[in-house]
Amino acid sequence: MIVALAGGVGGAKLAQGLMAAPGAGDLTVVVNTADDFDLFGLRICPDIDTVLYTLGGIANPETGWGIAGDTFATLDALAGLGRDPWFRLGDRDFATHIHRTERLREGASLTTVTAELATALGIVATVLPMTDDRVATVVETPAGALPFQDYFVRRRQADDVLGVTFEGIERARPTAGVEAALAGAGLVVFCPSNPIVSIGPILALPGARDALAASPAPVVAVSPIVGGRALKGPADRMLATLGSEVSPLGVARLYAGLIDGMVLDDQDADKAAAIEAELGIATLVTGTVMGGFESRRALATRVIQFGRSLVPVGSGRT
Ligand code: FO1
Repeated sequence: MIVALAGGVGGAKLAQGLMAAPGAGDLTVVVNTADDFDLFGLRICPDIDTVLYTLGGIANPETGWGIAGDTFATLDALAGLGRDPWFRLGDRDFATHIHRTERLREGASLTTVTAELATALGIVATVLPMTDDRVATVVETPAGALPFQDYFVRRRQADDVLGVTFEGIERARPTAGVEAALAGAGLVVFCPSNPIVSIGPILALPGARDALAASPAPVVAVSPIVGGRALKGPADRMLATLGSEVSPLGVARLYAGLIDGMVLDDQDADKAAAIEAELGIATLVTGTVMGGFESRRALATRVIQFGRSLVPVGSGRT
């Protein structure tokens, strides 16, 4: 079984490739939930939905999030009632949030509801929220502490990021499903998602690092930084203001002790030697920029081949 850790759009693209790669076997995707929030009385889980819609083949190809061809009559009507339509929820997307909110209110866990949504979309992979507990990313900026989606969507990532905290993380736990997946994995892949606010919360869950260290599987990360820039989102600026090098080496340093291999883009080939020498992490230099389905599957195939060639550090990891 392959276990992928993922945030939103970049993670979902590689997860789709992993699901379709020849010889990959079963796939479990563990998804960040620290971006989740409440809006209009509904529970919104953007990263889970991005992964579900992408694996289900219905994601909006222009944005990477939301549903292809969705309409916005409900949001427009809410705007007519004086509500600020800053977060673009489509009509079909609303159905997901209504169903999830109702099921959570009935007492179902986020894990159960996510499985129901995955089944409804005909997804063969297992999609797991990282936790069933509430965790919320708070972004420290010169304008003050901002809830994640205020920083990300409402204010368009314009503020410098001075720090990031995950509210509730110390009381949260990875689910039993996540722990079992890591324990039974044949390969673990950190998708090219933001290392600070997408993969970061998963690794910050009490017990997650230990579960990874105890996993018998090799662990491989795909760099979300290519040619000094994030492929999507603010990871490059976040790394810079938080004092990390904006390169695959900077990302590898954040993951040091957890990963056995790092996949970096051809544009960053000059960083491979330092990642190997400084951190003892094996590297694969290849094209990592994903467009459509075929490029996702091709990258996933190379990642799997590379990962399976590695001998895990296993219990030597910290
Ligand atoms: N991202 C945006 O930049 N603007 C939006 O209006 C927006 C709406 C939205 C609706 C549903 C959903 O599942 C995701 C949505 N996203 C939007 C993406 C999302 O907020 C971010 O990409 C993630 O939270 C970061 O991984």
